[in-house]
Parts: sequence; structure tokens; C-alpha cells
Amino acid sequence: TRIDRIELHRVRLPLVHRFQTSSHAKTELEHILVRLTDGEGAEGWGEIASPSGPFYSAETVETCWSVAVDHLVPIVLGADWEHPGELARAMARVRGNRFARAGFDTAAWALWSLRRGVPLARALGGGRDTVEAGVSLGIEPGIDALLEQVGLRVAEGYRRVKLKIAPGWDVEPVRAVRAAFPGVPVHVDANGVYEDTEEHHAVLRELDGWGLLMVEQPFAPSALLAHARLQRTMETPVCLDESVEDPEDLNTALALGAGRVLNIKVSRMGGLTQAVRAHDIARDHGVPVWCGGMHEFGVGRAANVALSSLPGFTLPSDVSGSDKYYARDITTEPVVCTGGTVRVPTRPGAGWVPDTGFLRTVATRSLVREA
Ligand code: OSB
Ligand code: MG
Repeated sequence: TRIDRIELHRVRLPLVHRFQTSSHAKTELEHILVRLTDGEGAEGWGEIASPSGPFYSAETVETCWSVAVDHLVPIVLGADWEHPGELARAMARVRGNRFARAGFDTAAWALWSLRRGVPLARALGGGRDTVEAGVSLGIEPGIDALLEQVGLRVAEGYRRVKLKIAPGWDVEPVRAVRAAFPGVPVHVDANGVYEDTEEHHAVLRELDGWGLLMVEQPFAPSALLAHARLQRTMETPVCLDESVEDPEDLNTALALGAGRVLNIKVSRMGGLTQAVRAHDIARDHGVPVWCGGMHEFGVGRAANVALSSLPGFTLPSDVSGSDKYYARDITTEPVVCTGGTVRVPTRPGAGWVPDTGFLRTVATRSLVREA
């Protein structure tokens, strides 16, 4: 396959409900869509789903745009490859900048699976027909507002509820949600904001005993030893998110006992190629995984759904329906969650493609490069 044409589109969509984590709040998202076209006119779409600011990772929409235009387009345009893994290896010359690379890698997988006439999920090795969906809820202004959100999503059938926590907003929301929805699987995500102090370890240990599915990323990304220390004192599994950007990070984390569950994000890992590798390593170690999200539009969400169909994804993923985030998604059809599951597409390719007419009306900046 030779990529003869690349389009990049910056697209801004408003969120239907403000989302606040321990590190930042957002009311709209600006992602970059990547369109790769080969010599025969077949195309694949990918999404660069970086948040606007450098608060989840070091990347921003501006760094992604600049790295894409100046460094990734020159590598991908005109490159000859048989398998998306080869393109991922060529792009690995660019250090870090994984959200930017993920957009190109997922587009290459979408194109490759389409050309081979198989669904993206099957191309990746996934076997499920449907994937279980969980929902991620931000920090709300108060307990009542949080319980309202939980109630709404539980009524829609989501299989698990994830609560964002931060010091001062942790034990109380967990107790309230547990009391109001005793049968609902709950997990918490701190986005790395707790400190490796006795005081904070004590608060996190207080969360033990509430039957939480896991405590996600309590400490800073590089604080693997702190995660290992906490895991030794807690029954509840510690789950890593920001700490694992690379299969080697996962090997190190597992060797240290820094967690018992892994959140695999396509963006954070730099694309589907590396996400599948992380899945394989976790599986060899008996570590359950689930697919995390970055509020992707339908294009990125399609990659998340396909990835979640792999056998090691035994916990519900953050693959909510488009309507949880957007009044109108960028794809011709929204991602739909019914009864807590999302159907894995059976048509060749990624299954969801942008509505290019709508895309034109919401793109704030576009660029075309031809070989
Ligand atoms: O840590 O999982 C996270 C969104 C932005 C930054 C970090 C995270 C999240 C989410 C979104 O939890 C989950 C989703 O896309 O449904
Ligand atoms: Mg997380």
C-alpha cells in the first residue's frame, strides 16, 4: 500500500455535559481527523484525540497539529507498506507524541482492513460481536448532581460506572453512590493527582472495603513504586492508565507489582499496533484489561470498539454511545449503546466513517498533501 494523499481536519464539537477531572474541565473538544488515501482510492480515517491542554499528557491539539504536519505527514506520504505495523515502526522515529501518531496508525488499520474486506475488529484479532460499555462520570458540583448522572446512565443500561475522584472528593461520593445504587459495579479514577504521602495513602486505603472494581491511576504517571506500595496494602486492584504509554512501561509495572488491571487507550499507546501488544502482554500475565476513552468522536470510538473485541478485554470499556458526549457526532451514524453493549461492526473497515458534508461545516482548519 502506498499513501498518495493525506488530509487533516481540525474539528470542534461541544460536549452535551461539562466534564471535570482532577486535572481539568472541558465543555467542548477539538480533535484532528486524519484521512489517508492509497493509490487505488481506498481510504481510512483516524482521529487524533488529544485534549486541548497538556493536563492528561504533555500533548495538546497544537503540538499534535505541528508534529503531524512537520514530521508524520512526511513519513507517511508516499511510504510503501504491507501491514500497518510497518508504518507504526516508521513513525516510531518520532519520540513521544503518541496521540498524534495514533491518528495515523488507526487510519492505516482502517484502510488496511477495508482493503482486505474484513472488519477492523477481526483484523486486530477480536472475536466478540458486542462489547460491554461502561460510563465515565466527571466531578460534579455536588453529591445530588452526581447521583442524578449515575441514575441516568444506570437507567440506560451501562454495565459499570467510573467516578472521577480527587482529594476532598473521594470517600464521600463513593459512599453516596454505593448507598444509592448498591448493585452497580463502580470504579474510581484519580488521574494521578494523589501524592505518595502517608496521608494520601490512608485516604486511598479507606476506599478499600467498598467493593470497588479498581482504583485507577491514583499517583503521577512515573510513580510506579508508589502504585506498587499502595497495591501491597489494598485488596482493591490498582489500575494503571497514564503510567503505561509503551509495552515496556507495562513490563516494568508488572515486574514491580504496580497494578493488577490495565486501562488500554489507543491514543495513549500511540495507536492500535501498540495497543494490541499491550493487550498481549497483559494476557500473558493474566492481567484483565479494558479500553479507556478520550471522549473520541465516532472515528476514534470505532477504533476503541474494535480493540475492545479482543479476548483480554474482560472488563467493561469506556465505549459509551455518541449521545453521552455529542448532540451530533461526526460520523454518518452515531455509535449506539443498547442494554449496556455496543455492537461490533461486521462490514469491512472501521465501520464508522465521517459525514464529510457535516465535517466541512465544523472543521476549523484543514490541510491536504499529495504525493
Ligand atoms: O482518565 O480516562 C481518563 C477523559 C479525558 C482525560 C482522561 C480520561 C478521560 C475519560 C473519558 O475518562 C472516558 C470516555 O471517553 O468515555
Ligand atoms: Mg483514566
